[in-house]
Amino acid sequence: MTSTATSKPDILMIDPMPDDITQRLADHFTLHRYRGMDALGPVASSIRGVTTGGGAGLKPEIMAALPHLEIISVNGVGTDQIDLVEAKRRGIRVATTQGVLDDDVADMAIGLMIDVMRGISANDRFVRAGHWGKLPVPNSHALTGKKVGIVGFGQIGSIIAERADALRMTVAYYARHRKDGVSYPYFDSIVALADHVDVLILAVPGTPETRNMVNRAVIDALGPNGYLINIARGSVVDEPELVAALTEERIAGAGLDVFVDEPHVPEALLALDNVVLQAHRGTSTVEVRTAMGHLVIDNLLAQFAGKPLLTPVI
Ligand code: 8YV
Repeated sequence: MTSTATSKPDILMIDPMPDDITQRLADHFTLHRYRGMDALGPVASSIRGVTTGGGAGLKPEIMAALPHLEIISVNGVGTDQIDLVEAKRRGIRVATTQGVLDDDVADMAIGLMIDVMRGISANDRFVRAGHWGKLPVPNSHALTGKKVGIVGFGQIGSIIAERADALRMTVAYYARHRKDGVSYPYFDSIVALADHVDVLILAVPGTPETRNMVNRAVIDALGPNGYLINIARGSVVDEPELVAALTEERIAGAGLDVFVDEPHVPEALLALDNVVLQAHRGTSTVEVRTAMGHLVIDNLLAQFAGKPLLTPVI
């Protein structure tokens, strides 16, 4: 699509959005889908807004190619793939979809935990392979009474805690600081938390500070009966160390929604029954993606109407 003689602002869409959201975007804006730098060239100077996912972000070379960019409206909460310092320097606003996706991401964490501990996906493969009645099936592990350690106690972390409570698990957490009004035991060391719990759930943003936060020491502290659940960012985990620990059964299992180099998943994980893999699906429900999409659009509309953004980051 190219700009016509309308007053609709030009928007570049990096990540696809649901059809109804794309339609609403096209109702309000002149919409350009990103199809590589060459295709971007002729329209680059007309672009005033970008929509993108938290995982995709905005590559520095694309940002640099858009001289009139005013706003990046992220369809997610992660801004780790956007150069916020450069955006701020250029006066480019950044908004996310904070506040509408926390429950569903927390559900994914709990779902992965139940799946890997109870062996649901592994048993599904067993049944489909026709092994039932022919081969023995190992027993899985109970959740009730087990200890869950939540790393990062923001919105998503606190909802995971509520859900783990409902499963009659015991919750403790690690964060940079003890949270006011939170009565769960606080650990100021992630190694100490990993040592204390049966399941470690990662719910921190992907930042330089959290990069490789789950390293060999944390994995060893979690130990051969411990499970790791990651719905945060792949960068939070030293992935080769995790793959080695899972392969050598130095931890019991993992539920992983995110990876270092998506959509690449380490080959060794594909053969392991003690791992449940997802394709970064934490927010991928019709309900939440719809709410996220409308918030992305509402932030763009606010920007171009000269109004305050609904959910700004900068
Ligand atoms: C989305 C995410 O799946 O919120 C985030 O930062 O990574 C996910 O919720 C992603 O933004 C896809 O659009």
